[in-house]
Amino acid sequence: MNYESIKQEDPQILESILAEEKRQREGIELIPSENYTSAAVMEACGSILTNKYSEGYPGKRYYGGQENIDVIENMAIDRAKELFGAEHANVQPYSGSPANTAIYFALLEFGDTVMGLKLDHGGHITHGLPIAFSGKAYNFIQYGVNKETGKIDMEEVRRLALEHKPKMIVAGFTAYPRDIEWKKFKEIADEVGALTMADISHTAGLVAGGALESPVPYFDVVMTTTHKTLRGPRGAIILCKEKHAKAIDRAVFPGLQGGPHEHTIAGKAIAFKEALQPEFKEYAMQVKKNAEYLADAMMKRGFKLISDGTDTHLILADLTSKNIPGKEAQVALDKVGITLNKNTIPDDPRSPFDPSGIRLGTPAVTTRGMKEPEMERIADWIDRTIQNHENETELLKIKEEVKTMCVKFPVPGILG
Ligand code: DSN
Repeated sequence: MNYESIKQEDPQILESILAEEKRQREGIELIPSENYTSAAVMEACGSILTNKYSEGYPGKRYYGGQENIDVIENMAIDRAKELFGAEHANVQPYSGSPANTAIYFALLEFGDTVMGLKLDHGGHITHGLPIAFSGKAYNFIQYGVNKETGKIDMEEVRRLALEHKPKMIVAGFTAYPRDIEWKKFKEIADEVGALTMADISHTAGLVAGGALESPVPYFDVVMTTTHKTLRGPRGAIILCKEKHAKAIDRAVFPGLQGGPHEHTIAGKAIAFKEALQPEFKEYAMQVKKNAEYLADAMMKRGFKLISDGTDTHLILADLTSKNIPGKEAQVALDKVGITLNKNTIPDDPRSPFDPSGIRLGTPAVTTRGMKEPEMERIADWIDRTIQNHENETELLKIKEEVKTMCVKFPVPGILG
């Protein structure tokens, strides 16, 4: 990126941007919800489109001067529909949490019974966490994973659905390594007359690239953020059946949001075009292959993985047997330039601020072009870092090795 204007106007901010560029270029990004968006997406997000207000929808706005904005938003809508085979798309949600809230606002009454995955079993705060808006505004019944398999217990989902007769069943995750059985969820929902809502924020890129099955044909509503495996700008979209289109659109605007961020919507449109290209399929397949390889390489080094592997881009490791809590592991890995996040494991005896596990994934490293040989090296560095987490000399040595490899794999938008 060219930062000439920031250089002139605000060198203090530029200093931190450049330091962050260096961190992103010289380190390994394993946070499974992060990725590198393209230079084209970043140009759109940094464009003059940020100057424009456009409350309403294409053709029905509350401000003048919409002739270009409508073209952009319509392109984003059409491409989102084509990419996911959806009947209707709303591209205005600012991010995942407001998008999920808009869906509930559109299709539920306050106090309605809803089912969602427990946070410490891999769900999201918007899937019914008792202290969050979702958990306070609706009567969420939480399902979880099976203790032995680490996989969502579909028998429990069915039992709870029959017992509580929810108005909606939410499926999707932020920290669950396995694919979701969309058809089974749909069958259970049909049995009790519930609406189905899928949150595919983590896996949308894999769904779009054909590496995972899509819930779009079966589910009433599907929400995804656009910046994770989908590799677009920070934001979200809602896809739904035509029969819910009006309710969803009214819930997003004017129900919850004011003016849409059209610079981000242009970025979303570009990302959808990129995801429609054949190369994106290769990327999606490789994300999954890399995650499978990395999971195996970690298990060979004695790591205990929740569900003993992954079907997706995401790996959840229980570090109890490695005698290091997740937080300490995250700090040590930060020191060598490997970024991931501490994470609770199902029924974690420790607190969310200092949990037993770590969560990692392969979207960002795959975008940089890393493949199986690099996954082997990454598994080795993670293992060595954890074994030597109090040995500063060894950590510095690993940091140099990480940097030497990383600079060979360019980050989109960062000049080497
Ligand atoms: N913060 C996202 C994640 O890291 O999974 C979910 O909202």
